Amino acid sequence: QISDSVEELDAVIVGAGFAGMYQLYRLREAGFKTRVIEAADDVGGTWYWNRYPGARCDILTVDYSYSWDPELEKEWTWSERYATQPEILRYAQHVADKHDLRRDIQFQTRIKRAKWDEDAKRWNLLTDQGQKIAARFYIMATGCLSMPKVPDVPGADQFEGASYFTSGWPHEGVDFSGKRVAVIGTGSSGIQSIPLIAEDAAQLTVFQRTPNFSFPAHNGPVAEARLAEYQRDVNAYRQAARESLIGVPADKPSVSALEVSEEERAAVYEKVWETGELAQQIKFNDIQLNPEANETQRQFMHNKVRQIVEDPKIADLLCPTNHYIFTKRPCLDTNYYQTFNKPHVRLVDLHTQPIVSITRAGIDLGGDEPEELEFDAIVFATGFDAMTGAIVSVDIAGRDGLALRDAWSDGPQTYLGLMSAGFPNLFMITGPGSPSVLSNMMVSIEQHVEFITDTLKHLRDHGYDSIEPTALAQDRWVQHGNEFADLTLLPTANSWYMGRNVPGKPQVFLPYVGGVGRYREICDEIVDRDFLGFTLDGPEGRQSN
Ligand code: NA7
Repeated sequence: QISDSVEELDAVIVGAGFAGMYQLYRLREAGFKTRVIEAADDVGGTWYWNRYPGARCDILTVDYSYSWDPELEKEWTWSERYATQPEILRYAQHVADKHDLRRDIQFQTRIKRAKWDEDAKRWNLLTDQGQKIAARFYIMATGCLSMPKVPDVPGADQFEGASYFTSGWPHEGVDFSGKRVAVIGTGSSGIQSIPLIAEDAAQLTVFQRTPNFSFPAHNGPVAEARLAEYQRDVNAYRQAARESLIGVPADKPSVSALEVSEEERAAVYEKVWETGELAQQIKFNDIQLNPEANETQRQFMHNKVRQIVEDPKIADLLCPTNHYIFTKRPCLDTNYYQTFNKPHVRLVDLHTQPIVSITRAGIDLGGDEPEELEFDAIVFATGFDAMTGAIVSVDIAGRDGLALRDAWSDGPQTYLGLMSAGFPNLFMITGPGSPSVLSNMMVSIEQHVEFITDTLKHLRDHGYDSIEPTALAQDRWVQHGNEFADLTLLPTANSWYMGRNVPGKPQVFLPYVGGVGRYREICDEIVDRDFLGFTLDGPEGRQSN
């Protein structure tokens, strides 16, 4: 039932993950009347939903943590290099308790519709509870990998056994013991969960469309040397992350893979393989630019897989040959390749045996060797409608009723990945066109939250009531992002970075490839130059440059 009354707020934030929580903290501190709307019944976002076995961070958790609360930095200790989902969720809950965030979070609620009112300069929002809210600012902290992909496998709804999605795992867990289990998908979620599902299941069949590059995590206690470096000067450590390429302190590579001898190259690749850190894997400056350079590390990875996997045919299938290394999101694993040496684990290559249909009893395969397989459970680790899915899922109408979905029908149009022309006062945290998924999300989240908070304060202090990018600035930013991506090998892969995992989705490169340090400098310069590329409007005047 739709309510008659309208609640007035300064800002509404959607999502109580790490982005929404920090944004709430900052806006509240700055005196804005703010509410977070969250679909789940607690905080945590990604770490609330993705409870599948083996779910972990694959950036060292020392790096993947908030830097804005000095007390928290001192009082919280991670138990492992890569914390598990329950530990990261406990961290989010601890922050919510410590800063009493939940009093301004409305759980189990979704925004259904958002409509800009040009006369009142406000967003009129309608929740799925029938509640009406008018807010000057509408901030989407909805995450980049939060809208699960609808299974694009025929017959998915016919299966009479148990179906699970890694992206919405039952809170009570799942007992696979004695069960015949299918896992579809070999991205990060598949690669993390497969070894653990294999430990319990009677039989495990993995359906692979594209093999991925995966490095061993070598998980364990937090590395002493790294911890010492962090503790020696926390501020310097955090600053180095902010100025880096991907939001983790790392040396910038300056040498070409083709400039050094084969032995030197092999030694470098071996050393980084042993680090167990995704953020340290790129040691040559042309790996993501030059196919020949890339091939050297790709071959190294293939050799590693062939050393681990006993059956050479299975090893071949697990070696990615259709995309360059680092053009799809690489993975970090614990015993992934080793799992395929177990007699009860089978790998199905969907290129030679495509799925004809999911049936009531299992999965029918076609191709050269048709088969009818029976399962007790199917696990969908099939990924997300990344970066844009959660944003366009809300019915958003901007100036003159322009629907965001229509404005983005050929791909997202944003300035800095923060705002979109025609949608005043609508902000996105880690939106498409910002480094987001190519970075340590914590660093990107904090930078966006601080940018948005400072912008809102600027508007308030200078008597403006709306801000919006100019069409010109937005066009140039989109063009710059595409041109920058085209300098690299990244757009060549069938990746979710390119929207290629979702049938019918426009194929454009979604994140900004320039790195978090460079991106931050651009944002800072834009603010210094009086919000270059933005129009600020209010009763006392209008500024556009
Ligand atoms: P990903 O990385 O998008 O992986 C999804 C996997 O599912 C990937 O191997 C896909 O193959 C596969 N997939 C998707 N649809 C199908 C169909 N229809 N048939 C067969 N296989 C399919 O999602 P994750 O959840 O694993 O990881 C998301 C991010 O979370 C990750 O990158 C980290 O940032 C954390 P494809 O490669 O598209 O051929």
